[in-house]
Amino acid sequence: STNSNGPISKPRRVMVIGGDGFCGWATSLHLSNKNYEVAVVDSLVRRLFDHQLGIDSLTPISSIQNRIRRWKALTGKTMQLYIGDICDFEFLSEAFKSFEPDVVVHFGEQRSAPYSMIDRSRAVFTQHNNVIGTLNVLFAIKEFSEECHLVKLGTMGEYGTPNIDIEEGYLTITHNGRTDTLPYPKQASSFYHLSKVHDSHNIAFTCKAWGIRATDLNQGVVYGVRTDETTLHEELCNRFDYDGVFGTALNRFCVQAAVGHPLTVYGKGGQTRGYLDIRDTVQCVELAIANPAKPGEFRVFNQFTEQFSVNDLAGLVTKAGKKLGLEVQTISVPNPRVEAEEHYYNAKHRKLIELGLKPHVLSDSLLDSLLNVAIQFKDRVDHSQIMPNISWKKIGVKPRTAPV
Ligand code: NAD
Ligand code: USQ
Repeated sequence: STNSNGPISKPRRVMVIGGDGFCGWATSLHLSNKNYEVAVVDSLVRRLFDHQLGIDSLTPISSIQNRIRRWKALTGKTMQLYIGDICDFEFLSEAFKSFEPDVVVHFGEQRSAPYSMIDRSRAVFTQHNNVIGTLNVLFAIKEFSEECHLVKLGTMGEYGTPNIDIEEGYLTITHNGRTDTLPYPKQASSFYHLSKVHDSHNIAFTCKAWGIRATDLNQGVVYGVRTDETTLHEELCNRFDYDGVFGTALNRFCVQAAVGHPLTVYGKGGQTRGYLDIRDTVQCVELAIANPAKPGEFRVFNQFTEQFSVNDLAGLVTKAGKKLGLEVQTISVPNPRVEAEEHYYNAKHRKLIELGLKPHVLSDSLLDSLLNVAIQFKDRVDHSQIMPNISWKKIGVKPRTAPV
């Protein structure tokens, strides 16, 4: 059937794997608000890592059940919930058969580089969880919903820091007089970042072999915490990681500034990465869903809006802190990672803009509001969790428990 606007389509069904996490929860709410039928799939393993390491979100977060109940009470919109591990194929199959997704957005991985470098067992867990989980998703799509579009979260860290411009997934090269367009070389620098490289290869292969349609979103470092939907009620509040394992650069610096801890620049601070606001994460995922890849296509988007070095970020937070009356110091911490501290970096990020992304660039007002969130919850900050204590060089087979 059709109406004047063309075919009448039912609301599209989106399965959000990792929907209880930082990016996944914000995205689930955003898509539900935009009238997609959303199912959250999550093993809650991230909440377990927090307990095991003795860390916690800066912001208090409700259980996933209470989050979903509150969302329904506020908006009348329902979300399905499937609690389980996607490495368990029986569980994943049941979730697929019962929900029948048109789109799978896959955020459900162990996403911390330092976590993957704690010890052998965490390195193995990370690659097993991420690589096997993604393989299972690929098999589930092939078996139960061949038309389903996979939107997979990758990372800009797959590319490393080459001394040439970074393209979006592919590079055209001429070698001995012949020309081809090939996957862009990958030089990841943690067992976590490598798991994403392995995923990309598995996805590219199944697109070719089985005709799967997939979009790999090579996302940069995400900052911020609030989105339009999470601010509607305190029970919808998103997590905010600031600790040395799961905290990421800009969010960590804001918490450090709020509690009077010097900003922890690792090494020389010239490490440059792509960054984006969490409000743009949800926008980018929605754009990828609304403009699906074609059957057999393995599409790669670089998902970030601006590049900064760690020193740039420290400078911006120092300035923003001063305006709020905070005395912000910076220290150089011996770099616990193995990475280039001074390097060329120029990464393309046109494709999402071409699809209509309107970036929220890092502004004084965003930094103000992030610092204010940090100040609001500063009594919840555990100062002993701020300094990094996981070394890329000291990783070994001996199991490491959290320092007490
Ligand atoms: P997060 O840890 O907050 O959320 C990940 C969620 O996935 C958690 O709720 C966890 O319980 C769930 N999960 C993990 N393994 C699972 C499994 N086997 N089965 C079911 N659920 C599982 O992480 P995030 O910051 O929201 O990141 C989400 C995705 O985005 C990750 O793939 C990450 O690599 C990618 N990413 C994040 C950032 C960032 O700065 N946060 C940047 C680039 C890419
Ligand atoms: N850094 C500091 N001081 C800090 C924290 C980090 O100097 O206190 C430096 C790191 O050494 C690194 C850079 O800042 O050079 C970024 O580190 P990060 O911890 O903010 O981000 P990263 O480990 O790269 O991982 C995060 C997410 C991951 C995602 C990745 C995107 O945890 O899931 O894949 O960002 S990207 O960096 O583009 O690969």
